[in-house]
Amino acid sequence: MTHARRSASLLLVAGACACAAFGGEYVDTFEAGSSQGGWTYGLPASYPLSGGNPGRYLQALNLDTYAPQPRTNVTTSIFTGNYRAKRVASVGVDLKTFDVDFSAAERPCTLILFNNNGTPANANDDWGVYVMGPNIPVPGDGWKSYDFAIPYAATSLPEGWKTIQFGPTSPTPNWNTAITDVDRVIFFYGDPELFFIFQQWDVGLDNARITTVPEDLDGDGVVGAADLGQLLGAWGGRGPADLDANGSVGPEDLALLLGAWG
Ligand SMILES: [Ca+2]
Ligand SMILES: [Ca+2]
Ligand SMILES: [Ca+2]
Ligand SMILES: [Ca+2]
Repeated sequence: MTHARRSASLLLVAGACACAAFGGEYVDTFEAGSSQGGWTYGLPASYPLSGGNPGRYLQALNLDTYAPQPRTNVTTSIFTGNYRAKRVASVGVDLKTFDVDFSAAERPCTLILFNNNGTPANANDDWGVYVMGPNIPVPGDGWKSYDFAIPYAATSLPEGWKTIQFGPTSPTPNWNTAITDVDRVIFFYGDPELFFIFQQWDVGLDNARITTVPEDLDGDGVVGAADLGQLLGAWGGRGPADLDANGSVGPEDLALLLGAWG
């Protein structure tokens, strides 16, 4: 619930401007009966009125697959783009497994940052980087929350992350390209290097979320003295230090930066 509360207050701040930039956390709650982030299990969209965490959620019934992989399926989503420029610090989701034929046990929930290699229509050269989290829920677990830290400032493959080539002509994955050009976000039910039998799944997803730290003005991964220096140097002007996007760098931006300190 802390996510929802924090999101609400930050969205109020963001609501003061019609700007593309957003600070803090964005949560796709599905309460409007749609997915603003473009999330899909690959089936026609279904958003039941209740049963989510809470309220509406993205539901997939009788999903016939070896591994459900809810993903962003639109070209431009708040969940995609240049994660380093956007200072994306984490990506998360809530998942529930209502029913499955055999077993959903012992499968990690894996975050894949997917790259289409500049050819969206050709899957043969796709690739990605990924990190595995706690196991996906089994029936009876209820809703489980997953949050993945994104080391946006890292310049090489961070510890715990791996690379994957999806096709015969996929290039050697490159962390800097991966983190600055996220074409799609995937939550994969399992280790993406393994194979599984096909099963029918009844699954749900709620509160797909992404957090950013725009207060990290120099992009070194922390909010600190260097960022404060940049903000003070831009005082009265415009630019990235105008964190609330009200047209000038001032006390309100200083407060935001100090609030994100550390
Ligand atoms: Ca919901
Ligand atoms: Ca491609
Ligand atoms: Ca910084
Ligand atoms: Ca401002």
